[in-house]
Amino acid sequence: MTPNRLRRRAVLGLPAAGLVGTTLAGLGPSRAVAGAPAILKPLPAEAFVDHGTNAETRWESVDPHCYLTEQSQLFVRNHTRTPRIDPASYRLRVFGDGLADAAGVTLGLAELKRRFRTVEVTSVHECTGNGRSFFESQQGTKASGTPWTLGAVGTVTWQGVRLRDVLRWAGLRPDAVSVQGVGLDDEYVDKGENLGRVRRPFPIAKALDDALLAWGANDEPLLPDHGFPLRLVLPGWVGIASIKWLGELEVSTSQLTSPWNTRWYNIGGPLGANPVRSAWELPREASFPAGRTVRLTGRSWSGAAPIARVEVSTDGGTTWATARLRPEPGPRTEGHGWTRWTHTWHAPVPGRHELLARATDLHGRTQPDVAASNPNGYFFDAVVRHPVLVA
Ligand SMILES: Nc1nc2c(c(=O)[nH]1)N[C@H]1C(S)=C(S)[C@@H](COP(=O)(O)O)O[C@H]1N2
Ligand SMILES: [Mo]
Repeated sequence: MTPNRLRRRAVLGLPAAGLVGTTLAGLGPSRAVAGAPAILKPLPAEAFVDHGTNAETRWESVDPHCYLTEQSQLFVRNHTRTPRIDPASYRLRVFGDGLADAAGVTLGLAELKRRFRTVEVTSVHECTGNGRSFFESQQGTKASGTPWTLGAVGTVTWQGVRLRDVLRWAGLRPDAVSVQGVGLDDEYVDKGENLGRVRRPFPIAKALDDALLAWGANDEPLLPDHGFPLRLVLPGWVGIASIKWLGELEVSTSQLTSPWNTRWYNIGGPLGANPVRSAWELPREASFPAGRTVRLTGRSWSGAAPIARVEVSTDGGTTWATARLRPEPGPRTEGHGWTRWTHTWHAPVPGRHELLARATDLHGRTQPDVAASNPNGYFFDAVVRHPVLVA
């Protein structure tokens, strides 16, 4: 590194006096912010829990026969609201002292598609606050943030180009260490403080590994809510890493930071890969007729590796059985998604029961009985106790 190199920084996040007009305070669960809805796609009540600017998928609405999550079913996590972006005038700016020419380059969508090889990557797409409500309901320690149950997750096959191909073409320097994506959505105001545009840096190693600039999800153009026309996808990583409506990429020879890797999404260091989690494809308090055998279904996933094993209990954790993992369709793409599983519950007796599922991934990471608590409620990876009624 050159000690005297000129540090270029994006002029972002500087609070503009008097512009802090639209805080979310007092709007409660309303999706209307200054007239415009925060989420544009329909959120039918049978498929989504509406959390205001965020919405989670109901597990009971997940079709056991469908492996991928259609965008119409995918959870949405918006810091402000979904912007409408004209694809014709859209440009991505790539710049920073990590490029041979720090002024960088700009690319339109058509040029991006023409210039670089299209790849497909299947990945678990998940908000790292997924499961947050269980810190309070299961462990008695309330965490601040959207009270997700387990529906802030999906599995998507993304179409796009490798970030590494774009960075190399843009003149990546060998001493670049950090890349930061910046969204084109409104600046984020938290309790009166303007934090600027949603942005988060990540190490160059992830950029050179499997990071993607994606314009498609499951062979369809991205929906506006999911980042149209272009988003970052950092497979397996905390959802915040996958910046939607990507307007800028800064490449730097020094560590970049933003509130989204220091103040948030940080537990003793910036968070990377998501942990292991499992969900039953059932509503809470689902009911079953007594004495009849039921075929239960669910899914498990990990940000780091495919799932190796799932154990289930139908008696609150007293006895355990091995769930039958479905042989998922062979990988048509790179990456990995979740694993579906089934368990046959023989003639349950009347009463209240708790269903538990505990997965282990191929790296040997598993789900603990208690998740490590942290103020913002990230990484709830403990085995969730799912109450059901047999009558
Ligand atoms: N520009 C921008 N990118 C963003 C966000 C955002 O609010 N603005 N939210 C992040 C978070 S916290 C998550 S979990 C994912 C959610 O992606 P989705 O809404 O497409 O499911 O997007 C990430 N990227
Ligand atoms: Mo998130």
